Amino acid sequence: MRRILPALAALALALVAAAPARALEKPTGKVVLVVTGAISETNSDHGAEFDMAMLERLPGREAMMKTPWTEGETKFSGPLGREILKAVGAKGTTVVARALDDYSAEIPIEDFVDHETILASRINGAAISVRDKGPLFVIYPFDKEPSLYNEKYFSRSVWQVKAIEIR
Ligand SMILES: Nc1nc2c(c(=O)[nH]1)N[C@H]1C(S)=C(S)[C@@H](COP(=O)(O)O)O[C@H]1N2
Ligand SMILES: [Mo]
Repeated sequence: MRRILPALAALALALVAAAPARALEKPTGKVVLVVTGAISETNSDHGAEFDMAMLERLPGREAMMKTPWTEGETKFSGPLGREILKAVGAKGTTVVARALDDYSAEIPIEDFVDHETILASRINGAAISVRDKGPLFVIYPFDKEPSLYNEKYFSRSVWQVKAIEIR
């Protein structure tokens, strides 16, 4: 027993350490985002599916800013990209964001890790209709980092996002 108990304790600790912080729950509402590719957490055969409530429970950011797509100071809010990456256990270098109109952009993972880039789910507090470039819109922290306000980042500001592939 004296030898077995510490061994069991070590095993239990190893199991706890290996387990993800919290298993990815299953969506109960309409799926608005599917994450595939180099991820360790999935909740369906398609990869990691999210409904809006799951996304909005992740740590997020809300900020007032000017963008090329809106008029005047506008409030954007939604989950931080890095929190989505964390939730799916992303292991890669690139986030490929695909939109409903089949536009896609390759976003270096640093853009989500080093910057407070969000997948905006609300504009001025209201859900974003597809007509208004929703349901999800990659929004860089243009308010905090004016140096991002240029074509390089505009082209990565994918609207109508429906899927993300981690490469
Ligand atoms: N869904 C979607 N997002 C997109 C695009 C697109 O065609 N579809 N164009 C991208 C590019 S290349 C740029 S420069 C900006 C352009 O925004 P604008 O057409 O309003 O100038 O949005 C980006 N996001
Ligand atoms: Mo562009």
